[in-house]
Amino acid sequence: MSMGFDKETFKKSVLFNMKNVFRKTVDEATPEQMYQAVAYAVKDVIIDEWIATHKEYEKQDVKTLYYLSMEFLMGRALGNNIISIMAQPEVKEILEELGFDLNVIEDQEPDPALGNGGLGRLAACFLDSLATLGYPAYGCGIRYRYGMFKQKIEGGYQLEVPDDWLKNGYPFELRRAEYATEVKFGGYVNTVWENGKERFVQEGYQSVLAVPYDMPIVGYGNNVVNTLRIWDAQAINTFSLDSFDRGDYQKAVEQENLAKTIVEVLYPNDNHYAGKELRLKQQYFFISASVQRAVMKYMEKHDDIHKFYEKTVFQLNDTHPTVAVPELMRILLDDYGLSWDEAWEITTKTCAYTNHTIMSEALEKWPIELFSRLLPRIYQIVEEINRRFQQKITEMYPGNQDKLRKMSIVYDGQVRMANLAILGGFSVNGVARLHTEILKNQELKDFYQMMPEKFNNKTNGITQRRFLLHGNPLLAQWVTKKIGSDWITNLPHIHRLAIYAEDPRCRQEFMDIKYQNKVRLADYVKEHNGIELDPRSMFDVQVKRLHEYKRQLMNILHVMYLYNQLKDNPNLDMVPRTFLFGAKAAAGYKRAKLTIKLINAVADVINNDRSIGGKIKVVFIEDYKVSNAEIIFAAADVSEQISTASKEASGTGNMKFMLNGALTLGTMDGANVEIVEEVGAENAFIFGMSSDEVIRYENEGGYNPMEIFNNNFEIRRVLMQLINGYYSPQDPELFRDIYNSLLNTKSSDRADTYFILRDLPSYAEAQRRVDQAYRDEAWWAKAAILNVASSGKFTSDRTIEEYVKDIWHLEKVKVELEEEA
Ligand code: H53
Repeated sequence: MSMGFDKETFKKSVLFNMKNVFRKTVDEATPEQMYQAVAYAVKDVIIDEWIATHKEYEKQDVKTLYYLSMEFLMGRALGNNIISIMAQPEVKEILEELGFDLNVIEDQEPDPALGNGGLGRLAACFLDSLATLGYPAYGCGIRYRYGMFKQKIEGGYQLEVPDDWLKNGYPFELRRAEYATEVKFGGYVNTVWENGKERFVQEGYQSVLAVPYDMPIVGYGNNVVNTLRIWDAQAINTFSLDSFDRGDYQKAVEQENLAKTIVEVLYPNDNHYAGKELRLKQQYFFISASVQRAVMKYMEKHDDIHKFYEKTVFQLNDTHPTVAVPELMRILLDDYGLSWDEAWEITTKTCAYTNHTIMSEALEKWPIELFSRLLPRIYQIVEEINRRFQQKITEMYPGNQDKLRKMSIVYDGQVRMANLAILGGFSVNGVARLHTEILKNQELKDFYQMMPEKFNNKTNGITQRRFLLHGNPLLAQWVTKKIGSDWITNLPHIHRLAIYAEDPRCRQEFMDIKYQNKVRLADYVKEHNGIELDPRSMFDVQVKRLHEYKRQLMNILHVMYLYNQLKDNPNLDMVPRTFLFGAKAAAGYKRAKLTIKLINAVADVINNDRSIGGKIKVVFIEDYKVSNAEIIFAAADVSEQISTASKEASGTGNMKFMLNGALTLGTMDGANVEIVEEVGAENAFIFGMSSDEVIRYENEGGYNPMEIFNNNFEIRRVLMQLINGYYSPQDPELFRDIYNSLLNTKSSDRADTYFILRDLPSYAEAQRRVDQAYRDEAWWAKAAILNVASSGKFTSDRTIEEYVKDIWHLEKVKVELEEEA
């Protein structure tokens, strides 16, 4: 139990909150009110640790990491915080004494969904590990008024519903008005001469006030509490008649509107750049505020700005925060009067960049017109960075236009953020070994040749505290009973489980737990989606963002194929299987949304066909999000990780499934490669083209899906069912676009961009191996336990230690709480 936790005090605190906030006694309280009262009581405990942590940081004058990210997909805080202050049994007891169930209370919390998918969730796992390992860090982001939309399925289609997560107030956040910071947009740059020196000032701009809200990030059982600082926008002068009188009416209205719109909503695109002006405003807004604050905080304690990088590191989570590079330059040049070379040295020693994708549609390239209009001074600085860099390229590769074309930062009317991020920092990392190799040898080859010392790999990880300890209590307790609780902060120790994989009784215990978790998921799906699941069937799960490269389409085409087999032969000997899908599609991504409709259309037909004796069932789980993800991972038998090789930079869901004892059915892509390396190919189901083969086809051509269509009857039959109304009798043309995407070469894109038809036969073959393997329960249990036992590498604690050692160079801090008098 945490030093600061006392059961009686806590109970009093809950009762006090109930009275003070709601004017109620507990027996009158709704679960939602109880949630609030408990959350405030937990925050009370955390606050002391939070204060103590920051005192210690100040005292030791620590180096601090700023993890700059447009997204933090935190998931619910209450359950996790209770676990982190090590008070779960006590809080559970208190609630029972008061007539409440902790699970029900936790369910009242909205998921703070300030992120889309993998990238945002990774940021959240990193914050958890940083605090647990005792490293000084801030997460810096945006307090979106509306987070990731809630998904409803109606008539098989996705509907987006706004996520009003702040509706009832958020108990864990703390408004820090004292750190409000001005951020300027637009206008023009004026040159003034001061003491014989040229100085640049932005004039005629609009500004907004950035106001930070802090959320505590509680380390596990170590009294360390770090901060997630998310910025809200406010109008700088509240709109008043005063300004009307001064003739600034128009500007006052504009500033008011700017503030309102800027943090309004999270763009729901994952791995896709849409080029929206408001998005660039969001980027500069939170970066300018965060960087200004970081500099101010440093200068409060130090007098030499030249050593800024000794105490500060900025990690850029993808290219989204790249304006941090010119923003830091601006502050150093314009506010501190440093020379270009001095400013550049400090900046490039402070910034480091993580690349999360090679998908070309994700690359951010802002039109010069827009960029320079919105950020005139920043654009000047970018131009100068580019001018100097082009000079360097020309010196190194005289006359080589190709190098200039590929590496320039400003080129062809665009500002290329990835190039700026690579040049503006001291480190460039990929997120899995294969991904980093592809960056070095393909995507970023020219940069790697010029500056090889910057490139390094940091294979992603996940926090076992949320995805096993909190999400799967039955398995967590079982693991602890077998090997002790060390794994909670030292996941590699989970390898000690391996010996139990040989023990028939342990296998049985493991399978019983899996079964109970399947019942729990079945209950969830029944309650939320009204669909019955059979927990005795095999649960085959694909949950992740909907994207063509992730190939949910291949999965459902295979289900359609299986169904045809069953219709041909109702006595087909197969293990009953439930195919579960969960995925949000970006609101404007038509084909992705049509794929959701297809999955639901197939589900409709198959689930209502009595003739197949319930051998397959297809379920689309509505509104996939962090809180139900925890339940889903715990219940999975098979983990579908079937992206086109080379396209999934890492994947992190794959790791969460493994930790919960699901077997991977996947391609040799992203971190799957390393997962298979840890658990052994014999305990996974691998299929499909290698990334080398994919890249060769992409470079040299020669792939013709029509050939496959013509030669493979089963594939042809499935594809014809997309356009003959088999799954959409009312509208036979409904899925024409999907059919065309696989076969039609008329468009400028190659047909079947993601090699679905090419991999489908080998996927079907791997699925047959899964079916065979599942029949041998002893084998399956053993392989599942070995997956859990081999998951040690994939803790985000390991990832963070690697970042610290190779990039951030932070010192661990210990926080002792003073005993209260
Ligand atoms: O980042 C994850 C990776 C995953 C990758 C994902 C990602 C986004 O979620 C959004 C944008 C982007 O560039 C990359 O797709 O493979 O695991 C965390 O690194």
